[in-house]
Amino acid sequence: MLLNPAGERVPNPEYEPFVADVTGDQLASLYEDLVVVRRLDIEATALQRQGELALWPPLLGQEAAQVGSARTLRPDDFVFSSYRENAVAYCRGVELPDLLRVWRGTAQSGWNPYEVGMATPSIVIGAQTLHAMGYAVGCLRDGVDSVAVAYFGDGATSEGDVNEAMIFAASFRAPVIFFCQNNQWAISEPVGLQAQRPIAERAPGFGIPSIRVDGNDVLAVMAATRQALERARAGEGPTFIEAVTYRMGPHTTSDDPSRYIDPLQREEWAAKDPLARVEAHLRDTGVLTDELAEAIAGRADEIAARFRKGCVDLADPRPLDVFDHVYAEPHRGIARQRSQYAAYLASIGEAQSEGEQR
Ligand SMILES: Cc1ncc(C[n+]2csc(CCOP(=O)(O)OP(=O)(O)O)c2C)c(N)n1
Repeated sequence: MLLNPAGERVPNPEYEPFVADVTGDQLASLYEDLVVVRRLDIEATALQRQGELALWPPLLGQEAAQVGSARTLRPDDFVFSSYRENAVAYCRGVELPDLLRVWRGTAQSGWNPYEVGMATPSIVIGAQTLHAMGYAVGCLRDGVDSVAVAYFGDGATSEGDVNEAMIFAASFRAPVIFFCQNNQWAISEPVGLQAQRPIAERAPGFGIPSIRVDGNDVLAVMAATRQALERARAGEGPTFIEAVTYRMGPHTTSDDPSRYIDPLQREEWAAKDPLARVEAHLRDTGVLTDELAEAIAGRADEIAARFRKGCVDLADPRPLDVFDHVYAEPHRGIARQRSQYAAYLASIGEAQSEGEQR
């Protein structure tokens, strides 16, 4: 920990050097990111409640874990995430409407991974860790010092894929960071049910050094990620980071956490809010004035308004679009399915409008 819940700097000789260069203004800029991503998350949740999105997986409470790690990456590093890393995607430069395409059901993938250095999210729990490991081995073969970062939850560590990815990563000394956001819940399963010991303790058994960090402390997350990046770039292989945080909202907008979460536990974690401690620190050190706080809130509102407009302006797909981009090259099986579906549409009188659109 570098910043405690009251916003005080805590001495930490091991991690201090990794963030010694972060000035008050830079911390204020990180704070702005935290405010903006929370604002976007709340806006997306509202959009879902208003019927504009089919589903949304909120990240409320996990802002520091995502922003602190993502802001330390280079553009040529590559992120492989699950569905909840919308703040990471924002930091990678994903366009606002692209964050919503899949959740509005207008596209099967939101963005071009190569433009932002981030693969489209994996809904299949843990699968992305194998993709990250493979990419990292590719970096070794190419002789570049880029790093692959796999984001996943505590529940994902029970998946075979994650364990397989760690074995391969250790064997190849692959430049990959396994970034586990332990938000205490895998939908309604508490972390203690599947992890009798802290999750970070598993990685050394695979030959992977691990760090357990306060995931609600943006500076500590940054320090831990920088340490892992340094190791990876120096050819020392993978690192496992367990960012201990808390999911303050539902698993997705379809979930009702009041059925399984004790409100007292949520309250306990609310006192460790990742935004509040940075705010308190910046106030104490005189960096955050009322004026600056107001300007940041104004910018967050303005970005949220663009986010909302981008959402409702997304064009509806055409029925036959579902066959596009399945394969990079023409594919006979897909072409056959496409013509069969076109014939079906024609049989119910939709062919003409489909033809006109094409
Ligand atoms: C392979 C697979 N099994 C099951 C599911 C259903 N599922 C969706 S989310 C989830 C829990 C994931 O929990 P965790 O890894 O802790 O991530 P979090 O959602 O808390 O960020 C499960 C089991 C799935 N999507 N993929």
